[in-house]
Amino acid sequence: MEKKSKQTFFVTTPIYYVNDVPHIGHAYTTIIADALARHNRLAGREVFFLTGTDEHGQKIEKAAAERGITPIELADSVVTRTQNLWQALDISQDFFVRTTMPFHEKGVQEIFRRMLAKGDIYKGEYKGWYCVSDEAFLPDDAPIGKDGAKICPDCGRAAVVLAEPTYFFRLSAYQQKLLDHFEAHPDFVRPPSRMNEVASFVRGGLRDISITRTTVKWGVPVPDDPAHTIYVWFDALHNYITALGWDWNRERFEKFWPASLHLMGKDILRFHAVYWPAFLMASGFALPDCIFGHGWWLKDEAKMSKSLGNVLDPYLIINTLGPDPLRYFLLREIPIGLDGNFSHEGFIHRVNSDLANDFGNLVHRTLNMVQQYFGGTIGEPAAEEAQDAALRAAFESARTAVLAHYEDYAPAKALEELWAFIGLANKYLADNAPWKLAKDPALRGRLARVLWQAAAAIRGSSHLAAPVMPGSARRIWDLLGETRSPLDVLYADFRFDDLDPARPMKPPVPLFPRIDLKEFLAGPAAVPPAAERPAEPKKPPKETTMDIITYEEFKKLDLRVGLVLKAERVEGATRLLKLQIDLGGEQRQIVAGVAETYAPEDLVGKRFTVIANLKPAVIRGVESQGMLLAGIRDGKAFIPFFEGDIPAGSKVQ
Ligand code: ME8
Repeated sequence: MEKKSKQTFFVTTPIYYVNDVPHIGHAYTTIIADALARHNRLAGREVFFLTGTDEHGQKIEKAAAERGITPIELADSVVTRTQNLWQALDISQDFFVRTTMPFHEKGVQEIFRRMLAKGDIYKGEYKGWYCVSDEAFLPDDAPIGKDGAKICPDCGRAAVVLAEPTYFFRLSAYQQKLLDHFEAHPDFVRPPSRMNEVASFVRGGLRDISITRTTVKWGVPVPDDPAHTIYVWFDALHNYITALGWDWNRERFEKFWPASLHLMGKDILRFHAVYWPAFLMASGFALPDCIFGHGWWLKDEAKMSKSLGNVLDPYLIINTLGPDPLRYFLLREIPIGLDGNFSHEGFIHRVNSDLANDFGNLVHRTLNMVQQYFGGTIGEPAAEEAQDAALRAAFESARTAVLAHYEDYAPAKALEELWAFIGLANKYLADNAPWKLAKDPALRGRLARVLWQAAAAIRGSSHLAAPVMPGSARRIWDLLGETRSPLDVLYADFRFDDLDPARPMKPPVPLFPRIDLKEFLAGPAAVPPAAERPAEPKKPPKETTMDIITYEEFKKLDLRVGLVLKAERVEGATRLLKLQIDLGGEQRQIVAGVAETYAPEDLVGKRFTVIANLKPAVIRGVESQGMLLAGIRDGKAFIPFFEGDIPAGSKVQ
């Protein structure tokens, strides 16, 4: 395949609409792109990973009007939330493009101007049905609904009639050229089933498409004819070249274009596999290597979508468990071409079995024994025996397979292969029973060898898991006494043996605690990340996006100064502390999601604001009788403390 010989890798996600904040479906595409970007960096390629937001068009205009704000105000607030979410999910994009950025608007106008001059764009009259929700023109054979309006075949909503002067793009001129390209590049659209769909759509005949509107004000004006704005898809698709620097960073553009991989859901494959290459051909740009239309995450068998209102908020998971279990689950659970049904039960089952049991236990047991038997430093392992060599050989062959699957955009297979090796490493420990070896001082060298071998297997596995679970891989390498990050060691520079047995290892910390479904759903975190949660846009009042409360309603909150008497960790929960609080003659227990920013001893003697009349909740099996207030950044809590000796129990207002 072409991409294998290339020393650069340019990967894109769709740019997401800003009518609402992203959900697990958007996180999915972005996580796949991130894992592939990280893999390619480790493979030694120079990577450019692009994501961003699609901010123009009727859909955004309408969503902003419903909230009583301007489109750019809506875009700004959703962009902040999107960027916060990507940060919380450890996404390593190189650039975040917004279609309202001046270089993009200018670039789109310039491309439009050139196509017009060349004759690929011409002015005419459009009359037809249009779906505002999908920002798409309906095909001729779209069904007619009860009230006589045509129904959008993709989303099932009633379409509206558009009749206006418009500029057309001469798509019909590209039908044969597209088919020739598909023929010559069978991997242009993946998976193969989608290639067939796209090819048969094109074979069915392409008509010129309208690419401007007079009724939509929120868009890029047509050059020299500002009564028209450019159709949102013509505008949006060109982000892939404007953001790369087409007319403002030529060096970067030359280095990375054409894109190696445009990733997206199958819902927008046609725009990318038909319109986009035709636009590129018209402008004389080379075509991307691969357009990959992945499957959908469904909830209760329906596509998770902002407009259906059945979306899942990724923070429910990230706040309690951090990003890696979600990243792992989404990539491991289904091959990226297929649909998958998202359930919390399925998520917890997978995370408990693969992460807590298989990988977490392997790391925990090994590090525990290194502490117990060697005080942290393995020292001098005895010579390698046949079964040690077999484990190393199994690692090398697993590694070859894992890397090939990542190269083939098949992270689920890569992880499956890697976990098969982790199973072998667990078996190796069980077969060699270090706890038995430890009983005989004469076998100390052998004991050292077995634990070193297991630690080396963990180190290698973490390196291979790093594209998908970067944070956990970093933590595991640190526990193993590695001073480098696995993300800084290229595959080509990795050696199984490069683990120095003379370097001290750290005692284990809980990496992937087991999750209990009921407790998980009861209380994901004692401190809700208010700043990060999407505003509820369901039925917003006209003048503001937030619900206004009266002073009387505010007074219902019993806010008081709490003084911490005792603080300890909640077993099995990396983010939670159990605090005993003096509320002025009354003692309360509070479970708070602050363990990432504070050690228990940091909090004893500290005073902060507590909501004293919040309904008690059970969090991770521990009762919490109130909540403390904290600022949240990147999912971490920062508590504003009271200075001085204000008495515990004092009212806060
Ligand atoms: O279509 N399962 O933006 P959008 C999997 N602005 N992926 C999902 C998903 C689900 N349930 N829901 C959404 C747009 N996605 C345009 C793109 S690009 C030039 C312009 C993901 O906010 C998936 O990648 O509607 C899908 O294609 C994309 O979000 C749609 O995002």
